[in-house]
Amino acid sequence: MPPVAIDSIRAAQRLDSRGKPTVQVEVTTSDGIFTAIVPSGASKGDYEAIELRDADSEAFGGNGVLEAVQNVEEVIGPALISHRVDLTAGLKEIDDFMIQLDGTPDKSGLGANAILGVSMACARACAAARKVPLYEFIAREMGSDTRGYTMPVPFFNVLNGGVHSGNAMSFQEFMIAPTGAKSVTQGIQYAAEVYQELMSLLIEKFGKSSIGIGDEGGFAPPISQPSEALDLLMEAFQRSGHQGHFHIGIDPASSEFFKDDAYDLGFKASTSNVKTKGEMADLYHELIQRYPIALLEDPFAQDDWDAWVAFNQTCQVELVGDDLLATNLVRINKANEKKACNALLLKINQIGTVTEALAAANKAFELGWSVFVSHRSGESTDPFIADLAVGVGCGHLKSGAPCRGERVVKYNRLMDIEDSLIAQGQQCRYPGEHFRAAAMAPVHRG
Ligand code: 2PG
Ligand code: MG
Repeated sequence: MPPVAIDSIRAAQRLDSRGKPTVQVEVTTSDGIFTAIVPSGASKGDYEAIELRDADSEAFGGNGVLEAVQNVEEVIGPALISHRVDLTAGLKEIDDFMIQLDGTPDKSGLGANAILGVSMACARACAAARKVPLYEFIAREMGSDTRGYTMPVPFFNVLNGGVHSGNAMSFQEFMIAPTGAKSVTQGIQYAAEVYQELMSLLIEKFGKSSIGIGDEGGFAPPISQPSEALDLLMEAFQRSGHQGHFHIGIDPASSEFFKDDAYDLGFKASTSNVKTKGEMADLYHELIQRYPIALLEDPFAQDDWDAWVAFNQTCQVELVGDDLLATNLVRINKANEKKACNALLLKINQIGTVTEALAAANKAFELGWSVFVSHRSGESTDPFIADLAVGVGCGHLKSGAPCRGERVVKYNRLMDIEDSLIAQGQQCRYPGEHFRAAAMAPVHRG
């Protein structure tokens, strides 16, 4: 394979789905121009890599990213070009080079938003240099067998709360997963049908003003109790004819309402509703018993290790660490030693390079955990994570509701990948209710 060099790297300040600035990167090679746009979270964990914000209160309320853009154009770009990397050799050398250039453990030197934009755009340029689709390039970087693929079961966040919406609901995400579908395409259809039914149900119960949506495209009706949200979902499944086709995932994002060693479920309401860790655990157990819940993410706060460890001993469902792990090997190893959870939420911007995110996924698999690929609440129309989920072969992904361009672009990309794998006669498996075991399936893990 003839070597392919980077000809130029450009960056620009563009908007994300919340209307806040973010970094766009364009890498040019002899194969073309490869673009990436960096996402950004609202319920950020304390252990995430640092995104640079300009702190210039005159522009975008201090949220500008011009310094990160400048770091791409004036520091990272020229250094990478003069380092003369060969894109056919893969992404690791590029990402390692940027980590060294940054020189800090949390990427606060050049900014995780600057570094990740280059990493994502270079991943696309590397895939093109090797003449393979992005998901296949990622599978190869993972060291996986590329003779067949496991598609992800999509988890759609259809009821938004927490810091993603203006209602009084403390739990951030109520996700529906079409585990009873036969393919991604059918699963997306089922979810879109439930979503429309949920909208009609909300209009009937709360009036038209209740169908405004939150950051991730889910509705944010005037409810505050988790059981109210779950009852609405059960009714929407039934009314849309999809009873039995779905499991449910919940992300309370509880670091956001953890205070004084307890959890305030009333943190968005006029009165507080403080629960002890034990009461929170009881609440989760009760919900798991009453509803078809298959996944719980961040039920406890990022440093509330004792609560995680105790809950993991009796938890019957997938227990996913998001803020807890921050896609970071040090945190993953710590959680493994303590036996705090059994799944990794994979967010590339928490760690700041694609290569480190893939290493985190491989580590999780090695530990016998599952991996759940995730978007951020501040997104763009870049579908990168759809390819990431297929390439990692982790069996499930979350990208918000089946609504809003920056969310559906990922689901649409998954359907494109599924169509093209089928057209090529490649093995393409939809794991359904076995989404946790998908990553360990021999077809993909080789
Ligand atoms: C989460 C995410 C994505 P944010 O908590 O899992 O859904 O939210 O990007 O705001 O951290
Ligand atoms: Mg989360």
